[in-house]
Amino acid sequence: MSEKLLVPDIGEFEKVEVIELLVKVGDKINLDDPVVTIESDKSSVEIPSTVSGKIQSINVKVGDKVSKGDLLLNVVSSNQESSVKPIPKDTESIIKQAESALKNEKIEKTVQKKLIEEKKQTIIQVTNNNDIDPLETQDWLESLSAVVEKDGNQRAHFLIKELINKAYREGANIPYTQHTPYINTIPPEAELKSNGDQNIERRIRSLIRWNAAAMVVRANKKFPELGGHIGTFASAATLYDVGMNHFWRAKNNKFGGDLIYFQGHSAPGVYARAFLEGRLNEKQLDRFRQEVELGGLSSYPHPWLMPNFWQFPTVSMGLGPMLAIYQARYMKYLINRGLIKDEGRKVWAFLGDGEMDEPESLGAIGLAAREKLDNLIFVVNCNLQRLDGPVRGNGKIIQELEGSFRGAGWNVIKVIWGSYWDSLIANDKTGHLVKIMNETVDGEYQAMKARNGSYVREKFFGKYPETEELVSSLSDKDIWRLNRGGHDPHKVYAAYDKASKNQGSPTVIIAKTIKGYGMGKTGESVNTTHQTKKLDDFDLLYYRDRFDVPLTDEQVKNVEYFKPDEKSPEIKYIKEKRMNLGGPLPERTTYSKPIKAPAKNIFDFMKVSTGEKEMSTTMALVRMLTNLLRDKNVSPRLVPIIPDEARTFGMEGFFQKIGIYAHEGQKYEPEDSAQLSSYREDKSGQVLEEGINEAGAMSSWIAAATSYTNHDIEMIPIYIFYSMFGFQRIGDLAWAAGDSQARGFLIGATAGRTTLAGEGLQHQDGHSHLVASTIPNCISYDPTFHYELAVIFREGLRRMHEKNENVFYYITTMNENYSHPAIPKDKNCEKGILKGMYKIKEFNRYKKTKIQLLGSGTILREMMKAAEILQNEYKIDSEIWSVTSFNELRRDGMEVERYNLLNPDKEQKISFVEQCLGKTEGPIMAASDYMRMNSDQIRPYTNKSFYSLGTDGYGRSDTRKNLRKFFEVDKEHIVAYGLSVLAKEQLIASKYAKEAIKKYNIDGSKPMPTKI
Ligand SMILES: Cc1ncc(C[n+]2csc(CCOP(=O)(O)OP(=O)(O)O)c2C)c(N)n1
Ligand SMILES: [Mg+2]
Repeated sequence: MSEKLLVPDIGEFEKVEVIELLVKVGDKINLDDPVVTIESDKSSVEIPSTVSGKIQSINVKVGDKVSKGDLLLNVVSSNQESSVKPIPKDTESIIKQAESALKNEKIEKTVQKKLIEEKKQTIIQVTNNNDIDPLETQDWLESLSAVVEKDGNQRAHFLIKELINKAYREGANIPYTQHTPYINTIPPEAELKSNGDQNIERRIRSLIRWNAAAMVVRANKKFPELGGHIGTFASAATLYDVGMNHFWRAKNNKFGGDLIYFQGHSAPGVYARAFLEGRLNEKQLDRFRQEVELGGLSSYPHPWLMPNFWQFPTVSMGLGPMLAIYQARYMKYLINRGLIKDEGRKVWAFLGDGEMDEPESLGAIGLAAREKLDNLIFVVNCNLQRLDGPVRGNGKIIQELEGSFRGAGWNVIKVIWGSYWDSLIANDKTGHLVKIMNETVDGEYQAMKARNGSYVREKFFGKYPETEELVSSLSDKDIWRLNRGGHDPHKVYAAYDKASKNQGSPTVIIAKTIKGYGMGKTGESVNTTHQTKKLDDFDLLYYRDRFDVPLTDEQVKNVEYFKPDEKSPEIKYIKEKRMNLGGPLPERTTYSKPIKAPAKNIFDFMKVSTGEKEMSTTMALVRMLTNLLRDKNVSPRLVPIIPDEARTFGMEGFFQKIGIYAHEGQKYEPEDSAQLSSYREDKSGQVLEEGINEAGAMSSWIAAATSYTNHDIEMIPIYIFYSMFGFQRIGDLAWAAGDSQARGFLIGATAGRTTLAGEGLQHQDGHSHLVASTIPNCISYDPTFHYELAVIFREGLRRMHEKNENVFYYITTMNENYSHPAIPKDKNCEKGILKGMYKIKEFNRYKKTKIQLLGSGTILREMMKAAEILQNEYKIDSEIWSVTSFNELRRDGMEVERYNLLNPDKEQKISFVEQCLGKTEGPIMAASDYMRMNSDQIRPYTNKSFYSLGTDGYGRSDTRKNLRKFFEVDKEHIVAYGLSVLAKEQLIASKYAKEAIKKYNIDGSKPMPTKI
């Protein structure tokens, strides 16, 4: 039976051009196979077949314009039934859900009716602290205890919830609280006990503490300028040790490994453990913060500097939490797309309580809950202090964080009190102890730990007679020993165990600790702890005694490291524990296989002229990506990332074609379901549609761009954004990406100060290339024509994903439509495109006066038009150079210059700029749609006179024409400035320039655009 394949609903578009036939008569096609590509002036989309069978005839050809309902093909259907389109699965499940909802509604209606009938006129009074009937309260509490005892916590929780719901329906104003009392979430009887040897673990921990502090002190004794931190790790040692000994599984050939984001300032502790494990030696510890010579230890976690050790750069506060969330999300993405196995791997992130003030730290916690990231565990080390003083002197950071995380939907585990408190809390029959705990603010908690036991007795327990009585049998020493949860390995173990087993939501462990724990009077809990990097003999001796480090006084004074014998129980234990967990941590390894770059001919369509057809480079890019999705090696590895701008960039065709990743699939039938580019969410979707969230999108990009090491699978992330909201907005993340050795593409679309016309000052980017140039391993290009883009992109694929170079690409694309010429025949053209410049055109008719014109991005086209005017109206010859990257040219120039200066006796090298321009005639004039500084970058690498034009100043909304005139980069200004340059160089008379200035109505008295 013959079937007709018609143009489906393509939204608001009509008469859309067919640009590609993907099938021919006689081909066998399957349902959903793409058959034709159509392209509007905004985007190109493939039309999939709605039938399977053999193509009988094709009714359209390339260049035809089609609209909805037009006949594309006739297909002899291979399956009669296929013509009856089955109800899509999603639709079917929606119908089922709707049906069951209807049933439930019926039941609910009857229940509600009953409730109304049963409603009694009881008034529920919320009494807060003023208990009007303590006996009744007692009754309720006893009933609750009985339920907990008989049926467990879950049942009690259910009943309480029901009570609250009931009260709410009866009209009670339920005060909403996100906080639980200031005690541990896990009661002592529910704590799972560690099977570790606590004595030996304590000894190991003490040695790690000592060596970490010694490392910082020794470095600063030698060079006081080096700095470092002791207090941060001192407060976090137990949190790390329990994880290292019992929970964190390393990557090996059987398991992908847990991913740990260590808090940046705790690096000394991580090195100190690696020392005991035999991964680092004393010499290396002595090179802490002295990295210039190979083999030093970086101040903080920096994969760039220690590429076999650190995995995640975290020290710029706030980036760690965000990156960890998106890492966990990306891990689920890879699993749901079937690219890695689900092995129950976890992402752990260690954060400071002060760090939680960064907007980035809390900014993405909603996403973590929404996406049910039960592979994610945050540990917030609440030592109550940041750099200058208390985090929340007048409040309680733990309670505040509990509220934020619980409100966002996280599983919250508070680890506030250590085991010594257990019996006190159990004996707190009147509730006064918990009352004081709730009432005491962090400033007081901090001050108490800076003092002593008698102070705590007076200021804390002394608040109520009941609590004073509670500790009456304890000595001041006993009171001083009452420990905080984060320093108690039992409490920490129980919390980690619970967090690891939690399902359906991310977990945050909020652990209370003491900053500078064990550092004594000069360091423990005092406001200056953070920056303490020197300990005097007295403090060192105290520290040794506090943690029973087996060193003599003499050794302490020499600040010697201590490592027990290889055969000692401690060393055996520490190694065995890591062996059981798969190997050492942190460790950065890479076993991913390269991706073969697609054959050159996949880009051939971009090397021919587009003829009359005009398109933007953004559209050329999307076309190219559509093509790449047909390459079987590359296609599954592409990770398109878009922050709510797919339609801006003409990428909506991707929604249907590869789907938008959504961990729950699509629970609704989209409004536009009948359309070709319908909004399709899918559990195995490929596009990461991040919403209006550049920082999140960049975090996703980093996760995908480092997939080769963290998941051993090479991926090709392509993050497309408004160029103004790129480096300027998320510069610190881009820097972290470089440190992480990210590989992938960043596409700054709608680029150029005058090319994005109407959007105005905050949108028009004239500097992103300069920011990009600050990142050493970021390679950036500003191409003008589609073949340049193709050459650059393929080389990026080859270098990053086939040859595994640790670089990433920043490419700007524009939204101005114009026709694109064929790639020049010159065999050096491709090399030039990649090196940064090549000659695109030459006017050589008069052979008298010449100028070299260098242009990039859309301004190259203004240059080309100006050159024509100069030739036709002023008899000036010119050579026009397309500069694809001033940044790359500068890098080459710098390197060559450096070599030449350092090797004065050797044959001098010639920079690429000089190779291109050295033997040319006439002065150079360069222009781009960026600040002059962009093109000025190459000024030192040529001996010729050099002038530049650019878009310095604030952008503003207007037409492209007016903007280019305003910034003086339009063809008229280029002509006038060109003539002026030639006059200045005494190659022509100045009257020509003067005339041109007049002719083009250029106001010489107009202020610089930077001043307007
Ligand atoms: C973005 C950023 N701003 C400032 C700093 C400087 N800084 C380093 S540590 C620190 C205080 C950290 O306090 P907290 O997060 O509580 O960590 P703690 O050392 O107490 O565990 C500050 C301000 C930084 N590293 N990153
Ligand atoms: Mg802190």
